[in-house]
Amino acid sequence: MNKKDDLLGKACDAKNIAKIAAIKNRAFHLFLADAVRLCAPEKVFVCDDSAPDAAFIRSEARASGEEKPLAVSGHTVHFDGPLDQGRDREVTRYLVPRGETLSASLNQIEREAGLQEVRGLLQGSMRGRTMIVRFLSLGPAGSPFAINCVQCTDSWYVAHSEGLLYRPAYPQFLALKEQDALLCFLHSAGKLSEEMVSVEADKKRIYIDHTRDLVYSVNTQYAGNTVGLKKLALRLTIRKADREGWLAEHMFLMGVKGPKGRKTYLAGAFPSACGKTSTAMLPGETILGDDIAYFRAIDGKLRAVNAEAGIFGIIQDVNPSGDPAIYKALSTPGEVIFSNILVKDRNPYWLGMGYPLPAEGVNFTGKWFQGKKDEKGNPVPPAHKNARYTVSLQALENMDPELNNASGIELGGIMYGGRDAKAYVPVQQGFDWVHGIVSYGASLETETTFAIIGKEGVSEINLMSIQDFVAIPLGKYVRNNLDFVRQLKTPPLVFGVNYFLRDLKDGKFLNAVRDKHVWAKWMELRIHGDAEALKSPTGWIPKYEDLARLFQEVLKKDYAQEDYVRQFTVRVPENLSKIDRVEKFHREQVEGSPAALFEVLAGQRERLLAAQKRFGDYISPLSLG
Ligand code: SPV
Ligand code: MN
Repeated sequence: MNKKDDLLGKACDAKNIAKIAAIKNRAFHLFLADAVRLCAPEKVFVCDDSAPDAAFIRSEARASGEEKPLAVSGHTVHFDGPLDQGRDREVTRYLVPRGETLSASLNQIEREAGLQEVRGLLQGSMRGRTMIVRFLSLGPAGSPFAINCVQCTDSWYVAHSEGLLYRPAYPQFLALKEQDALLCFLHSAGKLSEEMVSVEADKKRIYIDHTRDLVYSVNTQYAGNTVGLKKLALRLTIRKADREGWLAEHMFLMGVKGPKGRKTYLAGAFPSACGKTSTAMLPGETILGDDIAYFRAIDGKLRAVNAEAGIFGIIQDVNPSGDPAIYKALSTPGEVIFSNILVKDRNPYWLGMGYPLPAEGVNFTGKWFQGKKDEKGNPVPPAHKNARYTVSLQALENMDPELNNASGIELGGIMYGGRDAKAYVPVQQGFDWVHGIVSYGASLETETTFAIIGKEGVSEINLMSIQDFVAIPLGKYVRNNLDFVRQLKTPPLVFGVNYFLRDLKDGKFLNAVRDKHVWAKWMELRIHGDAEALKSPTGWIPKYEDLARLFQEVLKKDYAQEDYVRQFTVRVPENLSKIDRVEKFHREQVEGSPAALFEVLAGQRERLLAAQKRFGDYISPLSLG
C-alpha cells in the first residue's frame, strides 16, 4: 500500500472503504486520494444515499453546531459570517494555464500560481474533522442530461444542503466505467469560530480549474460559494455544453396553465434577486426549477430539465399573500434550512414576512437588538437581505410532476428580465429567436443587488443573466445561443420582461409585484396563437383588451387604459441609448460577438428612428396598429 492509500485507510473504517472500493471510476479515486492527502481529515464519511446515511448528515449538521434546530420539526438555521453573505465575485477566479486566456471580462489567475495559493489554503484544513463525500447528479440521474458530480467537504451544512438541492447518484457511480468523466468539488470551511462560522474571510477563495473539471472553495460557507453543484458547476457545465452542442442556462423552469387545461412550459433568466424565484412560484402555476436549466434539442424540439431538485431561495418578502406555496413549506414540519434570518425563541423571522419582527434575537452578527450598529456605525438589519431558505422541491405542493422526466419538458417560451428603470416595456415578444435572444438576452441591463457582495444599485450589463458564470468567450456563448435554433423545428418564443420600469417623472414603479402573473399568462396565449399583438419597434406588445381581460381573470383587478399606456409607451430616447450602451459593451468587452447581434441592434435602432420621425419620442401603444 502506498502512502496515499495509507492516509485514506487511516481515515476510513471498513464500511466506508467498502463504499469507496465499489466504485471503479478512476477520476473519482484520484480526486479523493488527492483531497485526503491535501486536507488531512481525521475521518472520511462516504454517503451512499441510504436513509441512515442521509439521517447521519442531518444529525451531524446539528451536533457540530453548523445548524441549530428551530421550533418546527425538521427546521434548522445556519449562519454565515458577516463578510460571507453572498457570492463573492472578487475572489472567484478561473485557473488559466500560462499562455492561454479566457474572456477579458472573467476574473482569471495563472493556473500554477492559483493552484499553489488555493491548495496552500486547503492544506491540512480538515485536521480533526470529517471529510464528507457525496455523489450527486445534475439533471435527472441516469438521463441523457445527467452529469455526475462528487463533492468532498468538511461542512455538514454543505453536505446537508446538497441532499436537499440535488438528486442522489451513488447507484450511478457504482455503474461508472473506469474512464468516465466527472465534475469534482473540494470545499473546506477553513478556520471556524466557536459558533462554527468561517472566520478567515480575507482568505476566502473559489478557484475553478476547468482543465481538470475541479473547483476548490475555502474559508467560506455561503452556499453560492460552497455548494459545488450550484454556481461552481455551472461554470464547468457551460464549457461542457459548448463542447457537446447543448446549453446550460441560469434559468428557472415553470408550467403555466392556459385555457382548457393546457399547460405550457416557460424558462426565464433574471439576475439574482430580480424576481426569478417569485416568477417560477406564481400561485396556481407549477414550478420545475428556480435557478439552473439544461437545454437539449431532441427530435427538433427544445427540451429542458432542471439541473437541481431543490431551491436555495431568497426569503426576504416571502409572505403568505405573495408566495403562499413557499410560505406554507416554510411553516410546516419537514426539512428546511434557513440561513441568515433572525431567530427568537427558536422561531425564524425575516424582512417582509408579513408579521412584525421581534426587537431582539440572534442573527448573522450574533446577538441582535433594535438599533444595533456595526463597526462602521451602520445599522445592522434584523435579518440579512440575502437570507435564504433551502428546501427540496418535493416539499412544495406546486412542484411540477415532470421534475424527474428523463426526457425533460418541451419548452414553449423563454423570458429574459433585469432591473431596467427606464427603457423596456413590462412584456414584449421578440420577432424571432435571434431577435429575442439579442434584444432581451444579450442586451440585458440591470442594477446590482444584495445577492452579490459589493455595491448595490450599480447599473451593468449582465448578458443573459449568466455573465458571472460564462467560462468560454462571451461572444461564443451568445453565438451558441443564436445557433441553437438551427437544431430546432419549432423554436420557443422569446420574450423580454421588465418588472422594474419606473415613471420617468416621479420615479415610481409602474407595476405591482403580482402583475408578472398577467405577463406570463399572455406569453402562454401567444405561444399558442391565442392572443394578437401590436408591432412596436422593439418587439410584439400586448393589446389593451387582452391584458384587461387577463388582469380580471388572474388578479381580479381592473386594469385602466391609462396604466396600460403609461406602461407600454415606447420610450424612444431611452431605447436608443440602451442600444448604444449594449453595442459598445459588445464591441469593447465581448470578444467575438456574432455579426448577427450587431445586425439585430442596427435594425432595432432603425425601427426606433423611423417610429420617432412618425410619432415622436414617446409612442403610445394605442397608436401602434
Ligand atoms: C444567485 O445568486 O444567482 C443564486 C444564489 O441563485 S447563489 O447560490 O448564490 O448563486
Ligand atoms: Mn442563481
